[in-house]
Amino acid sequence: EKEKEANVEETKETTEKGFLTQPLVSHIYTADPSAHVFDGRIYIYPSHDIDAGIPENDNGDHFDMRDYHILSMDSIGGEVTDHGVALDIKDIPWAGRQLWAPDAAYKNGTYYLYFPVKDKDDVFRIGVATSKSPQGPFTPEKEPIKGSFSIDPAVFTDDDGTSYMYFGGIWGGQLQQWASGKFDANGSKTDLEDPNVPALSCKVAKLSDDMLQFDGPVQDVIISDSNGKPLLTSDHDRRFFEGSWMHKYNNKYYFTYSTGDTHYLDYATSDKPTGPFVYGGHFMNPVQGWTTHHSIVEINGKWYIFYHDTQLSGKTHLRNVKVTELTHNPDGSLGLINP
Ligand code: FUB
Repeated sequence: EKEKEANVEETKETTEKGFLTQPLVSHIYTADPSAHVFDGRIYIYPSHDIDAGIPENDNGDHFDMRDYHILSMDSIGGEVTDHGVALDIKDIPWAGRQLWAPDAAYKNGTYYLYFPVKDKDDVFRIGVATSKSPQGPFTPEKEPIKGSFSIDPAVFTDDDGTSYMYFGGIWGGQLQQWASGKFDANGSKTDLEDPNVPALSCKVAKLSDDMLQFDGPVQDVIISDSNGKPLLTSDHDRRFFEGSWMHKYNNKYYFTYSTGDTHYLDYATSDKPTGPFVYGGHFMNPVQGWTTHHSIVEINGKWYIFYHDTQLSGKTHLRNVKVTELTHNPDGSLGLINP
């Protein structure tokens, strides 16, 4: 009996290990995976990459996605289900183009899908759609979230039930065009264009009780070095670019993000969900492809990172999502992953 149990354990372990770092699906291209455990099942909310035939540029016009498919599995290594189209751009009344990296949340019997898309004036806003089921279909609100801008929403719910949205991305994500508080259509295409000033920060806002709006001001997610000096615009290896995520481990808040043009995933920690944060280091080296985007989730007492690369296509805008293990070291640092 014991031998049989050990064999089952070993098979489970082997299946899981073989599954790690391999594309989760290959029948469609998927990217920017936001993973959550809802009702004991793992749900992944990715972008759905397509080849729209648009030439590659620094503005990210070649990422011209038009719908979302939600993936799920009962365990790491389990069979992955594609639940079909969960939200289509043509059903979002205010949307223009480019459905980028989404996230999801659950509260009081409703699932919320948060998504960035350019409005009809080509300005990125963040919208929300609701469903009674984690796999959708989702019904979008008629307008974007008031006061929202830029890309890559990540929603974190703290132990006290308060939810926060982290969002923003520079370059094609337009964050730098909001530096004055108002959108500047003719503004910088990259960053603040002054190497010696503090880098642009990711943004965070508390969500309202009904999860549909911001409740309170949009704040900066400040990241400083261990001497308390904010990271500078010139610090491309460490400063925030896009693709933020938040997780809590041992009562510490881990803000994680992509450094964009230098292709690292980095982390910074704080005692508060809104910071200020102290820079920690890289925790994932560059993947194949230009973009790097992730989420972190605890599943049955183990921590995992969902991410993407371009293994299947070799093309930067046709990505595939993957999962691997994440290590929290005893000193609170994150183990470095070599994808
Ligand atoms: O998928 C489009 C964009 O690429 C995302 O919004 C960014 O985070 C990057 O992964």
